[in-house]
Amino acid sequence: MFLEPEKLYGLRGQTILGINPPVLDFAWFDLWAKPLGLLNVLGFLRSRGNRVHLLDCMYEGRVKPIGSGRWKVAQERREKPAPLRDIPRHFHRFGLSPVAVDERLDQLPAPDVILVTSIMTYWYAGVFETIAQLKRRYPKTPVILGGIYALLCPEHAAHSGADFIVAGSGPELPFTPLPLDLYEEPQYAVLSASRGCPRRCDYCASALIAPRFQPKPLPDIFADLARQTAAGPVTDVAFYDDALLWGKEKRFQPLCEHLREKYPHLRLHTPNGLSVNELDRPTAEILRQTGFATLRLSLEGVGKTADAAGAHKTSQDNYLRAVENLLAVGYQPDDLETYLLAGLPGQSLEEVEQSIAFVKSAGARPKLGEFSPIPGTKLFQAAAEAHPIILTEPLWHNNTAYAPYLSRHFPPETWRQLKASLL
Ligand code: B12
Repeated sequence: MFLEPEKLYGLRGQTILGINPPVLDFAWFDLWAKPLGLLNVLGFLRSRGNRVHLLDCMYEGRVKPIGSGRWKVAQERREKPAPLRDIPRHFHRFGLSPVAVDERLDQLPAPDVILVTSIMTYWYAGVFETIAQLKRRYPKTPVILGGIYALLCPEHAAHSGADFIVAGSGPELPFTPLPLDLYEEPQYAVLSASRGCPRRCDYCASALIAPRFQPKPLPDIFADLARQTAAGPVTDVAFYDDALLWGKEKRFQPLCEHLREKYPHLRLHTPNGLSVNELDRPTAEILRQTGFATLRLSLEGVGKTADAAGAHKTSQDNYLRAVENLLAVGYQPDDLETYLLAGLPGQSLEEVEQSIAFVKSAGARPKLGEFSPIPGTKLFQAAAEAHPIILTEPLWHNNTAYAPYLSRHFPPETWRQLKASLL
């Protein structure tokens, strides 16, 4: 059932189909979301002499461009899964419909091995549905499940219907550029200049996914960029790093020089949040000159609960200075969305309100994330003591579901008011 990644990585001469399943959720938005982990594995397997194909059910389900290379995807209303049935919001399947998945599979050669990826733990329903569909169609072909859900919830994933599960972070794969050419007309590239994170925040699972913080060698990043941008009409690049600015003089600055010289036309984005401590004036200028268009900033909050959960990653002064520097070089408040967490264990309403007011007064835009427990993290253990259902039902890890409807950290009306106060 559980497969050592070495076995998979040893494959040669096979026809391999990689699948990024549709997402079943209340909402889904393309914030430059690509299945990076799966693409890494496919790129590696192709370099070892396998024929690889990709069915990305999110990309293939694209219906309308929404700017910066991103797409709105098809969606169909779905019954809510039983545990979430009392949540007063609609539920959808995003991406290709089951019929459309079959039609796409008709166009691909029959695979020897199928690799299914998984991203958010609470998206497992789309993974299970897709595996069932694949098993009906290719009953004898081994289906291997990997990715973040499989890694964080291996026992649950054992019921996915997959023949094998790769549940560890696995050995470091030798460098291969991301095979963006597996997409028909990719308009954005995704880059990670490092794996893992040097910080250990109480709510975050990054260290479980990649135990060590490992910057990638600059020549590898340059080669990755060259290959990805040659794969199609790429106009935008999103960085997935947890700590893009770490050691910025040695790494980020040379990377930006390279970007300015070779790719002055690209728009760059940091959807995963930048460390505000590193945003001094010269760095703000570099970001602006290099073409970083949308920046997300990592703050989490200004009170003591958010500060402790975020491993005391910054201070109010540092945040104010960072925003001041970014505004001074020409960024607009709308370019500077700042991540805040609401509903952390023990966090008061005042603390959340103060955080929102603080970000606004600094001249940036607050972006509120409802706290949700992620398996293996410190805060998951605390949450599981109060709500043991999260140990067996990953649907409750959904940030839309957990704090508003399971822990009921604030009453629903308060959540609505908080959201309204962001504007
Ligand atoms: C980039 C990122 C995002 C992007 C988009 C990601 C996407 N593709 O959809 C954005 C910024 C939009 C995002 C948003 C959010 N994210 Co996020 N995100 C990440 C981040 C930083 C990287 C994810 C990634 O692609 N990693 C790359 C990995 C998978 O690649 P890799 O290591 O090379 O992968 C290995 C294995 O996984 C394996 N593999 C992968 N697939 C397969 C398949 C097979 C068959 C095999 C064998 C192997 C395999 O291959 C690799 C080689 O070893 C992670 C943290 C992290 N450091 O990973 C959080 C993370 C996934 N996000 C998380 C969270 C909480 C969120 C938000 C809920 C935050 C919020 N409150 O708003 C939102 C939800 C968004 C939504 N509803 O769509 C959590 C997970 C939550 C959960 N319950 O699962 C994580 C783990 C961070 C954390 N806080 O702990 N996120």
